[in-house]
Amino acid sequence: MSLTAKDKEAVKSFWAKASGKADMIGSDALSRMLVVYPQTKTYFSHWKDLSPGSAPVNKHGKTVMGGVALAVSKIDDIAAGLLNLSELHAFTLRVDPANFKILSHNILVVMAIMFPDDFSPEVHVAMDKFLAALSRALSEKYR
Ligand code: HNI
Repeated sequence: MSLTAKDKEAVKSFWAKASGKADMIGSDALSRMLVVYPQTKTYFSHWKDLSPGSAPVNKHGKTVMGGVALAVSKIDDIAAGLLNLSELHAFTLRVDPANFKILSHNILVVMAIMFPDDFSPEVHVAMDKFLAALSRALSEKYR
């Protein structure tokens, strides 16, 4: 299920608006992931505070959304654009790729809540496909 030219346009125009609140999206999506899928907390056990909206959660939410911004800018070849991040998650962090789907879902939930007017069915499908492509790209180095 690759992104069509129309999907890519929908992602770019939605991101042009949403990126202004990227820090909030990242913090809220990460907070929700850690609460609703507590098994994801194992990767962040070195943080002092994993509660919603804590300083490390906010900081890492911002970092993750930097990765999303990078993927938007490399939308025509996300796998190549995210090669370094894929290596980091596979070899160094050893994050189970199943977790990419979980975080993607939480990002979608937060975008839908924060941008109810812009999050049309077309944007929803396009963002879902984009985040799936991002997750695939991050999983690239696991094979
Ligand atoms: Ni992820 C670090 C991007 C999903 C666990 N992650 C990063 C960094 C970026 C990033 C950027 C910082 C890299 C660096 O230091 O050079 N991560 C992304 C993106 C997604 C994602 C774009 C998917 C949308 N990461 C996940 C998931 C988990 C995860 C689903 C685990 C549940 N990531 C980590 C951990 C670190 C990390 C752990 C290191 C954080 C730290 O504080 O040590």
